[in-house]
Amino acid sequence: MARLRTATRTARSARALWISLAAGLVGCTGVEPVSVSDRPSRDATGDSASPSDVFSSDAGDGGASCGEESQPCCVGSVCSGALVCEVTTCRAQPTCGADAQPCCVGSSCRSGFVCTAGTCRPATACGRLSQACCSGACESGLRCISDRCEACGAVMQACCGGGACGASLACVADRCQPCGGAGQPCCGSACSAGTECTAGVCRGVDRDMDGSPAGVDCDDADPRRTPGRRELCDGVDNNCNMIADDDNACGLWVHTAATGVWAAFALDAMAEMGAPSPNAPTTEIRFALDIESLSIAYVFTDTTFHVLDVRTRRWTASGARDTLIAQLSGRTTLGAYTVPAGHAGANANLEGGAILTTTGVLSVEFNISMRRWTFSMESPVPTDWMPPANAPMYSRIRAGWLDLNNAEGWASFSPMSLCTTTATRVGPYAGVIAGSNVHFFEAGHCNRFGPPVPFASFAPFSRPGSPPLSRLATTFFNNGQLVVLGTR
Ligand SMILES: [Ca+2]
Ligand SMILES: [Ca+2]
Ligand SMILES: [Ca+2]
Repeated sequence: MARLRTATRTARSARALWISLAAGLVGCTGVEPVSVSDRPSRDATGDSASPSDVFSSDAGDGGASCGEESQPCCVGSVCSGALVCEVTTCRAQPTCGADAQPCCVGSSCRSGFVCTAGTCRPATACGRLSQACCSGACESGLRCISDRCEACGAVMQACCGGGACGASLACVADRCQPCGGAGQPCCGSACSAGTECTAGVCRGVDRDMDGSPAGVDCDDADPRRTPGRRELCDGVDNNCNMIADDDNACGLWVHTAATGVWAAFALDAMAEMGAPSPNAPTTEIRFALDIESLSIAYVFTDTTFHVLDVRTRRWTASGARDTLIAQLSGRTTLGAYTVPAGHAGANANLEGGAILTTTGVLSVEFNISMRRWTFSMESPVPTDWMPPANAPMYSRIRAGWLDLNNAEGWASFSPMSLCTTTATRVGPYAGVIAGSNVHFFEAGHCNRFGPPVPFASFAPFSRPGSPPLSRLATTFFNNGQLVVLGTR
């Protein structure tokens, strides 16, 4: 009996550990843990009792009905000594059930040991964080993953048993992820205010029906504004980057002399509609020659020409620059201006143009009825501009236009004051943009410049909606409208 009591004490001690551990396990299979109320109490000697002492239903008369060889296992699948609870019966098992031995039938081990991956291990060496699993089970808050007990249930951790996660988390692809916010998984079927669960994802209600839900859309009350949308020249921040008309959305500005109002447009209206015109310029614009009577303009890059219908702002034709005016070959251009057909008694079928190049001024004519350009003569770079008073430096000229009648108030002084002749009439006038100044030029009688005016101070560039100097590529004046074409 002494031997049995010693062995029972050992089993009792290990069993207490197992009971303590097993009470907290999740998904444990096999033996049922003993509840606290089932725990054996110590006897009067302080020694622990044998299973039959404690759990026998008739312990009072000294009989032993559980825990011994071939007897039913006591409560908690406990057997005496080295016996193993094989399903429900205590058996001597010399080749299984002890530490490091294979598990016995029914994944059973001796008391104080637990079957871990087919091998009996001390119960205290499994089930806790980073320990091996106890027969596939772990303490509460842990999950058995590849036979290791890992933390689970917190954000981005594996989901716990049954797909359980902490508050405001949802188990998605076996990971606990934040849920309920816009663009997040639904918490079950619940979503935060202003969003709704659609196909498992919380999506904001798309009030403006632009495909971008509230919470994602920067302005869910305006379908013109959506993240990722193409920026248009419309005064609105279309792509939701907080800047209206950035990314060179505008590239063509028209100032109407009669109203003093600017309007801005895309350089290629077709591109805004997703179908860029094959005739629109795609490289930097250098100069333009407009044909007043046809409401068109020939717009030139370093290598190409493009025909713009000024009224519709559509690009109608294009080609190689030097096939249009062969004398442009090898030239670097600064700007240009045109003289309307019939001006001062000239041929009504011929529009005159002057192209300012770094090596000379090319005079050209446009035959309106034949729609053809011809070269007429070349003049040297006008050295006499340097330095009559107020003249721009020729090499710094970047744009110009002619047709001014000053009714728009381009000049703040009387153009008559430029000429010392007794002429009762002066003009036309030209505008020349050189560097950051605008120079007003009397081009009909005395060919003199007015005082240069900083670009941003010169009407109409001082008016609201004007393009900034940094975007100005070239200009022309056509039928009462000053047109500015923008840089790329
Ligand atoms: Ca929307
Ligand atoms: Ca919107
Ligand atoms: Ca815009």
